[in-house]
Amino acid sequence: MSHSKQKMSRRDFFRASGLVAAGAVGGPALLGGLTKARAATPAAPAWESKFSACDMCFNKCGLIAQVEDGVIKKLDPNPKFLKSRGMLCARGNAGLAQVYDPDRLKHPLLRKGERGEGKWQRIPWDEAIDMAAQKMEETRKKYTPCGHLFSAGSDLHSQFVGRFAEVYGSFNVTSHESLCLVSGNRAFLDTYGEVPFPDVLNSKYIVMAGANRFEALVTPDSIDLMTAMREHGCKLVTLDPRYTKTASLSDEWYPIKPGTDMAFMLAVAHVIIGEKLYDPQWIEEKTYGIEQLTEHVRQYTPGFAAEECGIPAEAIARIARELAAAAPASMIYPGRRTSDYEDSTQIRRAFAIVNGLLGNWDRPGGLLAARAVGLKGVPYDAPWYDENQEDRIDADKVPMMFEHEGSFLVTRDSVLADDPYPVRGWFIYKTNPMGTAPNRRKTIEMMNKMDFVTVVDIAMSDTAWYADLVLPSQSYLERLDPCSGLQGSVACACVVKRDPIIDPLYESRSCFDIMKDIAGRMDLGEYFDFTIEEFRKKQTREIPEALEVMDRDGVYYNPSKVYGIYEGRIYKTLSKKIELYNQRYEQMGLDPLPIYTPPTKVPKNQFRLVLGRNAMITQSSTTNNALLHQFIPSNTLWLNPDAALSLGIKDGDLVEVSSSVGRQELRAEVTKKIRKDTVFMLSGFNTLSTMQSLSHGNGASINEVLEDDYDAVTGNASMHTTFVTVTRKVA
Ligand SMILES: Nc1nc2c(c(=O)[nH]1)N[C@H]1C(S)=C(S)[C@@H](COP(=O)(O)OP(=O)(O)OC[C@H]3O[C@@H](n4cnc5c(=O)[nH]c(N)nc54)[C@H](O)[C@@H]3O)O[C@H]1N2
Ligand SMILES: Nc1nc2c(c(=O)[nH]1)N[C@H]1C(S)=C(S)[C@@H](COP(=O)(O)OP(=O)(O)OC[C@H]3O[C@@H](n4cnc5c(=O)[nH]c(N)nc54)[C@H](O)[C@@H]3O)O[C@H]1N2
Ligand code: SF4
Ligand SMILES: [Mo]
Repeated sequence: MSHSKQKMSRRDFFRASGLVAAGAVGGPALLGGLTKARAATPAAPAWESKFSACDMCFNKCGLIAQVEDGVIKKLDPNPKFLKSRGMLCARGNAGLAQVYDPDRLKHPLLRKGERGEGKWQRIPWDEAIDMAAQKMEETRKKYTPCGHLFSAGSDLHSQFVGRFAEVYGSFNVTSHESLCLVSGNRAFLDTYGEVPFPDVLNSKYIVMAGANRFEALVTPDSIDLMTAMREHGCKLVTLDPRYTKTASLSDEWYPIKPGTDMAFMLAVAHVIIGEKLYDPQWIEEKTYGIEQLTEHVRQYTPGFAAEECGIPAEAIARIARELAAAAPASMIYPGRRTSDYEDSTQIRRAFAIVNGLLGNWDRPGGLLAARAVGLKGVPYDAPWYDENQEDRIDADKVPMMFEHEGSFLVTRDSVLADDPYPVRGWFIYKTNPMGTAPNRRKTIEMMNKMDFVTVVDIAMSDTAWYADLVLPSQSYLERLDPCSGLQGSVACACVVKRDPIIDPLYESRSCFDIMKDIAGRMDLGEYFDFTIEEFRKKQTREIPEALEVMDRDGVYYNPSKVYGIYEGRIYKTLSKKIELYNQRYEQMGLDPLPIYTPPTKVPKNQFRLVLGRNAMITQSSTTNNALLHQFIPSNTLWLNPDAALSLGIKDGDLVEVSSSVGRQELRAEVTKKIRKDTVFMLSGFNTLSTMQSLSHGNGASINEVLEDDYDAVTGNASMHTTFVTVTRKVA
């Protein structure tokens, strides 16, 4: 069957049957079904409304699920949830199609054939838990506790994977974060002592570089940005090699040459300092290193940056002056995903430094500090194992890794090389490195190196596809989650929880229950001797009213001061001030001020491949969602018309994209929305797993082509450093 037929048939199936397959467990009549039901019953439906928080991406927007007879009919935004400003995005609405997806994992599955061959045997839960526990015990005996790796994605249950790893004795825990934001976090942490929340709503002037807030949704920033522009006249300047939706709505867009943002920022600093546009009292009182910075940026003139970035020198100088004129209610938007270049930490340090010069820290329209919401940790005493490795497998391979996140890419290389010791077991929860770590072949090699891999997911992701044991997980609308503190600029510092909206479908179980059962089989039961309700009580021990308020409103706010909370407080940096010049970096032999090195020149007849978001897709995990699939059925390669002409490629042609690590085929989309030297494709397509019927074999996998470079300071992936060749295929 051709892919298009396969796709059509599943879509028709959704339309016609209203999820008959899910009917065995109860399913809503999505789309067509809803319309018919409305026509037949004009009265308001007798739906029960239940609060929850969306989990279609990390934002946790507040929602109200409308439920009838144990079936979710609709998901609505929660108007009391200030972080999401009463919004539930397209993906949030499409949560229904995730829960009731006929492709969902239904039972524990044990691999029977070769890895990736897709031969599975259904086994009972008891047997699955016994096996997981027994394999973990074997790995620990044979290779020490650090011989087992634990990976968990963005989720409230991930902390239980961390707890399990710690009591089991392994230091080897990785998360999605070293494929996402750790270099940016590093930069701001090392400048301000903490990671800021931008006060977008009250800002008068925002430079957005390497971020795409109107497609890569971050709440409340995405909504606040629109409000600030429409209602408060905030000016938005976007630097992006692509004409994104954010670029299209900006006052000014510059298709910056990829990898040159640091030159732009240092030139902005050059103008602000050279023309004395900063507040001298602020700089004197709050910052450290203005003399060194002044000396350092002398060389980075707007003229210099113009040559590097392809942005006119006058524009750079004017933007610097305008930023300074609007200060402190102006900012270089800190961004979110910074997994782009090998000097990402230093690039983002340049962003942080300009913000330092604008004096916007802790002030309206600037960068805000995190506020306490009153939620507490639940401590425990982990056992100590003498017979163990000394440190993580990726330790000391990059200078400033985050201890709890590590670096997935450095870990993967270390596992492949047994350097400095073997790792042969892997437990993976709610993260899909096969779909989100660059160089997919290397991840396959890593899976092949393992004695035993257990994956807990809601779907047969590509990572699950290569595992030994696959355990079906509850979705966010079925499980009981611990409380979580959320921050979102001025909008909120709040606490949320998730209660089950419906009974769990099929045999799905929560990660907590799985960890608890495995721990019980391994004499580690005492560390999981509690329920989620008890855990929540401990978390909210200092805000006992919170649980009741969350039952009533779906969210709990602990009012606190928003601005000026650093008055009289010291910054958590070596100088106890905002570090324009970083003292710790100096001690460690790293550049205390960011030094610009031009990016490697794109080789002749090649292109730089960059990635980015679309409002209908979350990383690798929603391309199999039947509702979202209707909006984005496949991916294409964005190619500039001049480049296409020189290659003899026409819009819609089948092209091959190849790098030093892999090749893929997809249709070309010839568009002026991208620079001549750059190409782009969406992520999450062409999954290997045939149990993802809409994304399997559909379009191209960017991970197959992306090379696995990483940031020199943190080990965060750098995913914009791959050069590809594009050739026309004779279709
Ligand atoms: N719809 C949707 N929303 C999401 C997510 C999602 O998957 N889908 N994911 C969430 C997550 S986990 C994250 S981390 C955030 C990510 O949020 P962002 O970091 O804002 O999102 P990206 O799309 O990765 O944005 C990177 C942009 O940088 C551009 N770019 C590439 N190279 C350069 C360069 O050298 N310089 C400059 N100035 N720009 C460059 C790319 O073209 C792209 O538009 O989004 C969050 N929100
Ligand atoms: N090619 C490419 N790579 C990327 C990115 C990209 O845009 N493109 N983005 C980068 C960024 S910013 C990030 S944050 C990371 C994210 O990387 P990942 O953590 O791998 O994120 P997802 O791709 O969303 O994969 C989440 C996995 O969790 C599963 N899942 C979803 N809901 C549930 C649930 O309720 N329970 C369980 N058990 N499983 C569930 C999904 O089926 C999927 O397999 O990827 C990074 N890498
Ligand atoms: S941004 Fe969209 S997908 Fe993400 S949590 Fe909010 S509603 Fe859900
Ligand atoms: Mo991310």
